[in-house]
Amino acid sequence: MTLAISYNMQKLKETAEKIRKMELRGAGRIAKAAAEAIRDYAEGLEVVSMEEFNTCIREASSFLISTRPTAVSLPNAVKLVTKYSSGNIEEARKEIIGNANLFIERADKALEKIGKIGARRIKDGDIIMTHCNSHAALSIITTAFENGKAISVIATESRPRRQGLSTIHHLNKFGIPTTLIVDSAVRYYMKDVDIVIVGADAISTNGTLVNKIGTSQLALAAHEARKIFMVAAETFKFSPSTIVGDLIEIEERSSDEIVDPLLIANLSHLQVKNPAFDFTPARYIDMIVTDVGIISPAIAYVIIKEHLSWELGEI
Ligand code: RI2
Repeated sequence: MTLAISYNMQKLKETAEKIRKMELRGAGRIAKAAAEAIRDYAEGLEVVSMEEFNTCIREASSFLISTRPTAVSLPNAVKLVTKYSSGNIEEARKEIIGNANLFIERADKALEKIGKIGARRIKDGDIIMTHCNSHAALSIITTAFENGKAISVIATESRPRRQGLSTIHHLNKFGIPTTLIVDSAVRYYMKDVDIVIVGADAISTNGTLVNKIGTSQLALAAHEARKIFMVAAETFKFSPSTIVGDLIEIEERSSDEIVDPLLIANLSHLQVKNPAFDFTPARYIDMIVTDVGIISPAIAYVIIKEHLSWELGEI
């Protein structure tokens, strides 16, 4: 391995580490960060043969993808960016750089579009409940507010990483009246809510949503109280490999995120579990707001087929 390769690999590893530690988080943001990392890696890659180029790109891709297993935006971004057809190193490099820039530009535009499309479904005076910290869901909420709708938000704390605190700071910057609640107060407050809006880490071909742990409780409570449950998701959050029956893996994070290891050091009969995500079945989802329009979860397959430039034979 040449010096140039290892220097570039070092930069890529730093991004991967930030994703793993959740310094860089949110399914959309990690996808963009991975696209950037692959682009920069390819840009500085000094190799002598096409074979070497292919191997380096393949290894770098697998390395990034392995950082967080659930958010499908990550492998989708890496696969879209590393789709090159040329057998010439310089041309292939250009293709990767172009793909990455296009992906990043589209991801930014997608958030804007989701905001505009979703905001039309928000009514003046609506009370919105949200969970965790989704930039896609927040785009809808802040766009509705900027369009003059007098909305307010109930935001969950989202244990154990407390991403709800990022949400309340963001909403406060816009001047949106917000109430922070603990996750276990979701059902208690659902009667006051008009609409629930959450983001997505992955959506399977049958419309099942994978999102921050606790999302399915919001969905159940909304269903019971007959409130609208809306998901905000860019098209690259849909999972192509679920078409052939692959299951989306739920990331298990360290128990240290929940409880100080010293406090439980002597509890030999205890185990602590920390799944980062859960599944919400399609039947609890009223609509998915994507950058190409609002869909019912029942037609998730169409998004995968038409908008992820995936050939079925490739899966
Ligand atoms: P955006 C987050 O995961 C949350 O589960 C959030 O709902 C989802 O990503 C989508 O976020 P984490 O990275 O892409 O906090 O809409 O584990 O920002």
